[in-house]
Parts: sequence; C-alpha cells; structure tokens
Amino acid sequence: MTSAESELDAFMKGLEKRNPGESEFQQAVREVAESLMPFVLEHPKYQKAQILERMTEPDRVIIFRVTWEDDDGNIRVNRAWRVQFNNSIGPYKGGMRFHPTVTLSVLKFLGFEQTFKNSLTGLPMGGAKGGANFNPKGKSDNEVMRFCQSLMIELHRHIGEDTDVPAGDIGVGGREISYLFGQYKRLANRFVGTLTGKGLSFGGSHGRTEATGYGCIYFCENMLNNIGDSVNGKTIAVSGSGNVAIYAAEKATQLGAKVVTLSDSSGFIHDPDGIDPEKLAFVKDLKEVQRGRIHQYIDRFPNATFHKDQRPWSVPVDIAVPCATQNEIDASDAATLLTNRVKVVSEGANMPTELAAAHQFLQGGVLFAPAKAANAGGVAVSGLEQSQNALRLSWSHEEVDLKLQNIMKEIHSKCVNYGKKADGSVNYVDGANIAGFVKVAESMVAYGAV
Ligand code: NDP
Ligand code: 2IT
Repeated sequence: MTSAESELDAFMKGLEKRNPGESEFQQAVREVAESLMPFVLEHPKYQKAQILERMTEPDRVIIFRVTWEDDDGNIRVNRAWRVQFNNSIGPYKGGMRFHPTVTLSVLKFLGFEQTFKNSLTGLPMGGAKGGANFNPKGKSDNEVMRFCQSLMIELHRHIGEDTDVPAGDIGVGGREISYLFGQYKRLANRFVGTLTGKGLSFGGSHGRTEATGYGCIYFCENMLNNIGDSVNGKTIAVSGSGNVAIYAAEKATQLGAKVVTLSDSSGFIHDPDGIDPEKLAFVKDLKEVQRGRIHQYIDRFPNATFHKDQRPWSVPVDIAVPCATQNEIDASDAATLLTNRVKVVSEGANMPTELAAAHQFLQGGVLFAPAKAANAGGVAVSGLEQSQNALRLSWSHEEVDLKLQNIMKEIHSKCVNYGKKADGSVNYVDGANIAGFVKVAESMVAYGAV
C-alpha cells in the first residue's frame, strides 16, 4: 500500500464511523478523497489544517416537519432538510429535491458535491442542498402549492440572498420554485433573489431552464475538441426525461448529434431515427405540461420501442449522458458501454455512475466527465441570476448563453490543468476534484480554525 492509499483507508474508516449507514455520502466522499489524498500529502498545509476532515463535515443541517392538507382534507406529514455544507467562498447555494427516496445521506452527498461544483464555476457560491421525502407525482397543483407554502414557513428563516439561495432539482421545477418564492416573498416582505430558477416575469434569468443540459453538452464538446473531435455526427444515449435530459438532448441535436434514447423510472425509449426537434417538442409538452410518462412516446412515434424497467446503456452509442439520478450506471452497464466502444460519458445527473463503473471508464480510456464539472452549468446560470437580481437588471438569452459557454470552457481548462497525466491524457475526475478543492481549501486555511 502506498502512503496515500493507507491515509485514504484511515480517513474513510473514520468518516464511515462518523456517518454510519450513509452510503451515498460515503460514496461521494470516497470518490473525491481518492483524487485528493495524494494532492493533500504533497501539500502539508492542507493536512496540517485538517481541511479534508473539515470539508466533509457540513456547517449545519436543519431538519424539520412539513405538515399539509391534501385535496381530500387529510393531514399529511413529510420530513424536510437543508444541508448547509460550506460557505467558505460565498453564500450557500444549491437545489431542493422532492422525491420519496430523499434521505439525509442523499442530501449530504449532494451538498458535499455542490461545494466543489460551485467552486469550479468561478462564481462566489458556497455549497448546500435541501429537499423533502415528498412525492409530487400524482399530486394536484393545489396540493403541491400547499406543501411548498408549508415548507417555506420553516425554511424562510434559514435562507436569504446573502445567506443561502435554494433552487430546483429532481421534482422541483418552475412550478415549485414559483410557489416557494411567492411564499418566501410574503414571509420576508422583501423582493430579493433568495431563490433561483424563478419565472422570467419575476426575476428569473433567461437560459436557466436550459443551462444544465446545454452546459453538459458544451462540456462534451470541449472534451472532444481537445482531442481534435466534436459532438457533430455522434450517436448519443440520454437517460431521464426531465429538465436536464430534455435540454441535453436539445443541444446535442443542435450540434449535429443523433440522440436515440430517453427514459424515466419505468423504462427507456429507443428511437433509432433520432429524437429530432419536433419529437423533442412532443416530449417537452408530455413531461412539462401533461406530466405524462415516457412510454407515451411510442404511441406517437411507432418506429421507436419502449423497454420496460430497463436503462438505456445497452444501446450502442458514442456518447452516454446520464441525466436521471444517482447510481444509474453500474459496473455491468459500464462493461456493456465499453464493449460497444463508448467514447464519452458526461454526467448530467449527480453521481449517476457507481464508483466501480467510473474506475472502468477511466481505465478504458473513456473521456469521463464527472458531474461536478459536466453539470455545473445549471448552478452557474443560477449564479448569473443572483448577479442580475442584485443589479436589478436582466441580460438577454444570447448574453447568458455566451457566459455559460465561457464558464464551461473555463471549467474544462481547470480540469485539464489539474488532471493532465504524463501520457498527455486527462483524468477529468482528478482534475475537477483538485481544481474545485483548491479554492475552497485556500479560503479555509486563510480563515484559521473555523
Ligand atoms: P427532473 O425531476 O426534471 O427529472 C428527473 C428525471 O429522472 C425524470 O425523468 C425521472 O423519472 C428520472 N428519475 C428520477 N429519479 C429516478 C430514479 N430513482 N430512477 C430512475 N429514474 C429517475 O430532475 P432534473 O432533470 O432536474 O434532475 C436530474 C438529475 O440532474 C439529478 O441527478 C439532479 O440532481 C441533476 N441536476 C439537476 C440540475 C438542475 O438544474 N435541475 C443541475 C445539476 C444537476 P420519473 O419521472 O419516472 O421519476
Ligand atoms: O445539482 C445542482 O447543481 C442543482 N440542482 C442546481 C443548483 C442551483 O442552485 O441552481
């Protein structure tokens, strides 16, 4: 065992003991610590200041009950959290997730990752995540509104434009942010940018809806350009059919690629002809307006097939873009993708790749873009929304998109800077982890023992 490996082992044993049963959080920390341990050992100032120990302990966690009334007059109870992970380089910033699988472990992994991601954007944002074990599926708009209003009655005292700025994530889109912001504004009696992802008529930014998916494909384009190739002409598998998936598919198609899959938690659709703009318009309406299911795609486009309870990774493609949820690519999916000669994997979702699968991609020479780099475009445009709110003005769609493209390019350069290996290849996992770490760690060292 090298000294980095034994340090990693001892560090992870301690972390697992302090956070028992939190498998997602442990996984996210292990992935980062694998990259960071050799770097920290080369820079004793970080070790002396116990930066890794401090960065893996959230600043605070708020846990609260949300009581609300459903349309039949029943009293319902959910649990909600806000994990304020690290505000060393700016106010806490990160999404809210509403899904029945939300636990403290899931939100700690997301808040931890967010700290590195936000650092990579170059904008002054700390890391946070929140959410509730509430299932919006099958709920009426009024039920969702009452839930959001009840949640905000507690959350509002913990957030603010210079304190903590929530946004969307799984199950939290434009509808939910509108209800949350409307209630926040009432309770605070202030119109300030305390949430992002707002509607365009009340302080939202152009391009925020598209930003995560577009940014993820811009990142692919940067990786491919770096080896003299491009997205143009490639075949792509996208998973999910929510916000990130739809706009990743849209940008990939605009850049000349053919997107052949989309999915949801019931299965995936395979359209060998490609999901062109007209078909994507159907999906947008289906998911964003009708709140339908992806299998309805084949009723409209019968050349496509639906594969119940399966994930799209068996379809041979050049590029895989997982945009649904954590751990949706396991070791056997990775083996299948490698057998089918996948060239690029770009994570639109947070931690969609299991650790063993990520190792396989790296060993197999795949251009593997970790979420904290590849999906940072969403929070980056959230940061731009905060800037516009503070300035009380609004930038055009073109202006925001240009800034997003530049930010993704900068993130790519940072990954290359810290992740370039002796043979000239780039390990984007190491690059993103180390580049994200340095800015936060430098601030923490400067602050002393805080
Ligand atoms: P949405 O709620 O808009 O869509 C989520 C999609 O993923 C749906 O198609 C959903 O299917 C599917 N999905 C969710 N959970 C599961 C599951 N357990 N198993 C299989 N499929 C699942 O969310 P987003 O598109 O916003 O988020 C997708 C991912 O991207 C998440 O990992 C999120 O953290 C990440 N992300 C989002 C950002 C944003 O700006 N929104 C920014 C950066 C990252 P179904 O409808 O069946 O549940
Ligand atoms: O995971 C993420 O980066 C998000 N869900 C977006 C967070 C934000 O504050 O826009």
